[in-house]
Amino acid sequence: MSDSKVPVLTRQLVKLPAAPIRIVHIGLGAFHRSHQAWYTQKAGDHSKWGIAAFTGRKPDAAVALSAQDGLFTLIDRSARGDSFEVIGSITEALDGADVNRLCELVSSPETAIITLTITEAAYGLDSRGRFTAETSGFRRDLAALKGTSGTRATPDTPIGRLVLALAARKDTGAGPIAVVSCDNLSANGEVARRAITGLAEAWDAGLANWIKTNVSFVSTSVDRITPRTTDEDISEVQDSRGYRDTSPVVAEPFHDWILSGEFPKGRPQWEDAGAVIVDDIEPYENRKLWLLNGAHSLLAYAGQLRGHATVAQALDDALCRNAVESFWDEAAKHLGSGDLHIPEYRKALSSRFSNARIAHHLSQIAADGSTKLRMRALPVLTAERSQGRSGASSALVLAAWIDYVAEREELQDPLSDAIHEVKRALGPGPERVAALLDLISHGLGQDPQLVSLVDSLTGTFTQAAGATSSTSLENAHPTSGRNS
Ligand code: CS2
Repeated sequence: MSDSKVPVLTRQLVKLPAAPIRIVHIGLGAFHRSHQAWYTQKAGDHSKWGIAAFTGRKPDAAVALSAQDGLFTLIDRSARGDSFEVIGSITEALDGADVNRLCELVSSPETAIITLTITEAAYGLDSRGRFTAETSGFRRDLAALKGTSGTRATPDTPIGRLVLALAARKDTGAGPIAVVSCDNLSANGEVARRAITGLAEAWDAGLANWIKTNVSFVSTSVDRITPRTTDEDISEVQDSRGYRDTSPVVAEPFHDWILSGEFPKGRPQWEDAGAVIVDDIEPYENRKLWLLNGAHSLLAYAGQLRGHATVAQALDDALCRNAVESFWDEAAKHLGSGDLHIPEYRKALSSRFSNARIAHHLSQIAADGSTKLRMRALPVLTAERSQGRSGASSALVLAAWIDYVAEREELQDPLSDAIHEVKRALGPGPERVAALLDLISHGLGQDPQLVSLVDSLTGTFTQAAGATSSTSLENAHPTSGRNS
């Protein structure tokens, strides 16, 4: 069939009605669609819970989804094959710059929940892990909020826009609401609270007080590996489904969502799709952030240094694989025992990472390393050192990042300017290592023992012979680095 004859995916085509908007999402990207949108569709009461999803930076995803009534195909990609499902929970897809519509929706009494996937870097954490309104984005937003920004009348960052929308909710008296962070940060509810109340306080103390009493910040641990959609995926949907979908999303079959906190105006029955509500989220968060995301970051830097492009390829390289296993050994010592089923979790991770049908690009994971490593590797290193051990396997994750940033001209990182500055000012060696460690976490570079350990581990992945497959196991012990 010629392309012009293929029908476009619409609600009329697949007879899927739109649910009334009760959830506002900020950060419309592939992960939101494979995770929260999918869970909402699977909830038994899904017909009552529609999502209005706003993009973060660019309008593109909203334009593409609007042309198909918010619908998209989820390609569930297992090692054995693909299955397809149309997801209809996004009722409206909107450009994040449409701040008027955001204010209108957030101030509606019908709206009960605001979910966020705005990236780790968007919460304005500094190297002490505290919120700072001192970044240029927040400074500009504050000027816009205070009406002192000349031609720019509205905030630009997701947090700035949300603060403005919460002010609108306060003004309309629409009552309490839940903000649910779905970004990979430990205590993400608390981090969201600090960022949102922090910016509100700098603007209007009355609003900050209203937020403190009316907004519930829910913490969550989210999980579903979601690689970028390719042109082949788009063609595959057309060939096997007979309709045109410009925006399918690919995901692994595995999915997990753990939530902790109050929903003062209710929520969908996400448990129907396997979501779990807990009182204490920290152990689950740590398990996911350290074992999955920590290994991801390690593979992103080590793997690219070794010439690999995807997670599955990097894991098939014995040097990378052994580094991951050693890091997991270290992390596991601080994850308690029993309930968390760590051996089974590790086994499942190995097979999820090895799903070669999911082309999960390391370059996608490598972004924003300074913020990500603070949550993914540093807590394990700190826990190891507090028990009198060196923490060599988690130190190797930091060393791999240092080697990676050293060889890249272009970096996507909230601290890219500072990283480039360090690279210009200091040549390879302990001083540069100390300065880069300080960017990950304030004071880290002041520990001479740690600096010397990390320095000795740089070069582990750049100096080893070319990439090898797991059939030729070699010793990947962390001490195989530059100065050993
Ligand atoms: C990845 C995550 O890009 C990254 O930093 O580690 O997006 C990861 O794929 C998800 O957290 C999986 O749930």
